[in-house]
Amino acid sequence: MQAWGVDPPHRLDPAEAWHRFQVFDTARQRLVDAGPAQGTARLYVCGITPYDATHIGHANTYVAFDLLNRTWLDRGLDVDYVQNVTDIDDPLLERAAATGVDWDQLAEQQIQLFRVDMAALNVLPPTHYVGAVESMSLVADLVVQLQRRGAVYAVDGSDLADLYFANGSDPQFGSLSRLSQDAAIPLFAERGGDPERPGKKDPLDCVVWRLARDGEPSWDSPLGAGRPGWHIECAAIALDRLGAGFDVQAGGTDLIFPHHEMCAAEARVATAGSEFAKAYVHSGMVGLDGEKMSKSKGNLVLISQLRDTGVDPMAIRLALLNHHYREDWDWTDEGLAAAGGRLNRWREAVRLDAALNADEVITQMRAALAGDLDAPTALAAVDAWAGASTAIDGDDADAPGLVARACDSLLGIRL
Ligand code: 5CA
Ligand code: ZN
Repeated sequence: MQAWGVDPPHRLDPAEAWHRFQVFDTARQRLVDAGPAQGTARLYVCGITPYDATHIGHANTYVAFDLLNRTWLDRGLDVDYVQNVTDIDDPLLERAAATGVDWDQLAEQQIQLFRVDMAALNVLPPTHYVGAVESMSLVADLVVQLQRRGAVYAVDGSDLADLYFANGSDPQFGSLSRLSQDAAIPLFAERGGDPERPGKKDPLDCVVWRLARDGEPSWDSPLGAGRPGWHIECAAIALDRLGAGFDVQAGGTDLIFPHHEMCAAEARVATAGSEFAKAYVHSGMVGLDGEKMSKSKGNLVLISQLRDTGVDPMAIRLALLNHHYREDWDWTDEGLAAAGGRLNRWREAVRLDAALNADEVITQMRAALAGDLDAPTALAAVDAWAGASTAIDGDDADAPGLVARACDSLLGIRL
């Protein structure tokens, strides 16, 4: 499907020496090199389930991985970036039924709002933006492949033999989240799984093809009419568009288990043991008043609402970047106000006729991002340059423009 439009970043002059670019890999629990040294980096970021508007938590996740994308681009790499849209799944059907809207119209409205929000936040679009609905045959093909490897079985409900993936067919199942069965079962239930369903081989096995029910949308396939389970959707889209062994699989920490664990397991079995992604990178959860912000809880601060009240999207972006992407934190009005103040100070500095030389601040921003996308340190470097430039009579006439370009290119902050 169509993504959204954002001007590509201005390329800065390459650095004389690059810092090693590392990110934290959830699977290995340590910093690892991010992407290749040259050529094309391959990124998959899990996209929205479009049943409600983009909130600050989603925005934080997409801005976090936008920094990853921008850092690769700055280093001269091409980036093959895939993002999905879960445009058919239970939460979408439930919300559509509750509000009396057609599920596909609800999805289209919310996807469109997401596009506008992402463009306002200066998030670079993925190179492939792919919906589940347009990927039905890919998903069915992947389920067939898994069937051939003996990794799929039918669970007979009343009269519906839904197809399940057998986790036991992947020797590495559990290696990403490293949860005990006791810890995994309630999380699985909370995040769309059905550990209690009778007839499953393992409570954590997940549905890969759900047969058609009355009143639910379904798609014809060699598996029977039905619709995909959630995890197989991302496994199928990522394998098709990027191939196994792509560089980074990304999303919020709430996707580590079951979603990314299951995607990786399904993909490993389908590809005879090839690793799905080289690294799994997760952003922290943003909350409100001590609780995770979530569509299901309804405690949301929406990007579109903030925009409607005249908040500058660049202030929202700066408020997000003030937290390291792996931090869990609470959104506050004070944080937004502080970001607005910072934006004004930066704007004032880049409008000076002359300022302090830009080399050092750009080097510091690049070094901060290369060290696990440390945006707060990059922001502090710009603060120091802006503060000193406004206080002292700098004599470098190129510096204001260069720093403005670096803020746009590296941080996605348009001044
Ligand atoms: N469609 C699936 C992924 S395939 C999905 O999880 N959709 S979502 O709309 O629920 O979430 C979209 C992204 O936002 C995910 O990466 C999720 O981890 C992230 N996210 C959701 N809530 C928060 C939050 N409160 N803070 C930070 N990130 C969040
Ligand atoms: Zn996903």
